[in-house]
Amino acid sequence: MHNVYIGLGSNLDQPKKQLDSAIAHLNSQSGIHELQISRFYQSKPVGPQDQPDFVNAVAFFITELEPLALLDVLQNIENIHDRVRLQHWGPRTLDLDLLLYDNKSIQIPRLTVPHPFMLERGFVLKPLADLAPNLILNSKTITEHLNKIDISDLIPIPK
Ligand code: ROI
Repeated sequence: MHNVYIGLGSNLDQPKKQLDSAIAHLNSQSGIHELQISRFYQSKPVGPQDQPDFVNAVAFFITELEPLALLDVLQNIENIHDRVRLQHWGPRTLDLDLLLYDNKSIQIPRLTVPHPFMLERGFVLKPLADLAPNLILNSKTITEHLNKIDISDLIPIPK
């Protein structure tokens, strides 16, 4: 079994409902077990600002799926949510990013793990710290990484 963290994000078509629905889909996958979900956060868009605020969360689960099989599952759930990419770094109905897969480092065309921007992004680190404050990445805990960045635009919202 493998330990996995993924990031969830949406800023279109009732973002909180998109996350709820994504979580229901994750829960119903036979290869995904012991799902835990962080708090939900409203966050200002990173990248182009002329788009709605996001709702973000992080999920932890264990899985027997290998990374690319898991990526297929995640992309299938994105597609069910009418994921459209109109613009690079633009608005989206649902984003499921594979953040961490055990302590593996993966660099292939379809997939980079750990997620390349995760340590810079409050909308990833804050919900990740809800689930795994003492997890170590690059010799520092998630809490230490979090303490280095500005998270003043993150608002916890009721699930
Ligand atoms: N900004 C926020 N706040 N949350 C996201 O999930 C998110 N996802 C993205 C970009 C467009 C980079 N900005 C984001 O892909």
